[in-house]
Amino acid sequence: MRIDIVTIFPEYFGVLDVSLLGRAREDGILDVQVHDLRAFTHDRHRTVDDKPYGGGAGMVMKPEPWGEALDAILDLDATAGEVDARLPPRDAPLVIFPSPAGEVFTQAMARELSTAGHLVFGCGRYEGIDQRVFEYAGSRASVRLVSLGDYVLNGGEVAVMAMIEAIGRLIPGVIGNPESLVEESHEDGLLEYPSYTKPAEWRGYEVPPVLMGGNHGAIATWRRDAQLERTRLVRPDLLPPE
Ligand code: JCH
Repeated sequence: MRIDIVTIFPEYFGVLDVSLLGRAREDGILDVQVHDLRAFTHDRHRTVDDKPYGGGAGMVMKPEPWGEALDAILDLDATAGEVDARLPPRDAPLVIFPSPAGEVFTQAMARELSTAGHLVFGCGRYEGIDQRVFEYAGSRASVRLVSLGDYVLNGGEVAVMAMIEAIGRLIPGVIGNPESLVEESHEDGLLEYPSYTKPAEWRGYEVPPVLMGGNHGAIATWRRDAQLERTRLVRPDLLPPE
């Protein structure tokens, strides 16, 4: 999978080199490129923002640098298929803008996006990006506005980091044990069961005896019950209606 990120804080994404995803990048499974939006400005001050039309607090990101950045990234994509006519055409790129006004990011969306060939993430700052950028991007690619949740961040960078981590670990070869992916929280619509390791007793707290008894049927039942009880208490919205 190819991932392009456009941001005014490219250094934010340095951690991708050392995290879980660093290995996948070295192994050639993931190709992540970070682009500095200011590289697509032409004025002395490398301006990316301006006052909002109609007035109001804060600043809005200017469309011109975004247009040039998207052109540079998407033009490369258009020529990739022509390099070797025997190869199937590349997957259409998907451009994702984190936004408090977007559809909410879920595990189901992460799974869907993990099958994409090319994702482009546009990180806004200030009060957001001139609306026409989304319309232009939509004329050249599929576009989705995506929210990490119902709270306001200062920009798209942290949301993109979270999305790349959730998507990246679903790509075969990025995580060691594929079973740990289906078993864990949200893949089956329930919260995960509690986990324990040695020692069997720690500071007076004990491991539930059923987990140390070796009865795998009893363990599976205990874990399922624990999942259901936790979900009922903390996230009843996740349970199917009666
Ligand atoms: C963003 C902002 C609109 C502040 C600028 C770009 C995403 N789930 C989620 N929360 N917040 C974001 C997000 C994504 C991109 C940008 N900001 C700051 C944007 C505002 O209007 C109320 C206020 C926030």
